[in-house]
Amino acid sequence: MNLYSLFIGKKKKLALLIDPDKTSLTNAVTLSKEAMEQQFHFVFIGGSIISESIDNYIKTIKSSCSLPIILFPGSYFQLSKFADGLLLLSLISGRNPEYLIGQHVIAAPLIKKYGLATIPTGYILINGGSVSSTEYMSNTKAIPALKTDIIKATALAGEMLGLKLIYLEAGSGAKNPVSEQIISEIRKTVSIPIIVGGGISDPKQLKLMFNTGADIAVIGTAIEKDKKMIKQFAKVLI
Ligand code: 1GP
Repeated sequence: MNLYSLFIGKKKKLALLIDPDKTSLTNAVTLSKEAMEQQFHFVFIGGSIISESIDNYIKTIKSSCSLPIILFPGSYFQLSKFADGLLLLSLISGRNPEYLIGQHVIAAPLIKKYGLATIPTGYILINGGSVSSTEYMSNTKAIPALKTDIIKATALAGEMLGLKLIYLEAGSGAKNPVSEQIISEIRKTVSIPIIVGGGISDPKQLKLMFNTGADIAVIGTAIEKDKKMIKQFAKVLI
């Protein structure tokens, strides 16, 4: 499978994000199965802190869900050979070398050994109304949401460096998701696919995000709170 081919194209795509430390395995199986039935495109697995090996977790999800399982790691200790691929995140909004290259160096030999497909992803953290786990754990600053010029220049630099996706992140459970204005500006700035995540809780808002230029949306918290939202979000794809 060419992993990147799943992320490109005109069709809008939805990813269910599961944090193994916040979601029991039983729930993860139910949610991922429902996401598959509702024609989501991916299951992302990751979190700020994961206190157990995720091998068994992923294997069990895969036994009842045929969607690609993509690692979305909070750190490069969160690897599993049972995943279908990995977003190799470079936190380009920050200035902490550990999340720009340090963790990658540590993880690279293991990623190669596992034969994991990777997509180099420019991860841009935008202030979502409060200090997010990502901001705190990565020891970086989120870009202020009104500084569109900085967000645009950051995304452009990421594309020029050869990154293949831009992930606009407001932080898990963000009060303010990434605005349509930012999405539309970034859409005009780069030609690579744009992923948006953090605080998406309303299908209407999701539709606007897609209409203004997001290609892929990632939803975790809203579905953790109420699994019926899977169906509501999926309706936006129709
Ligand atoms: C967080 O973008 C993801 O990294 C998803 O955020 O949990 O707020 O949906 P939510």
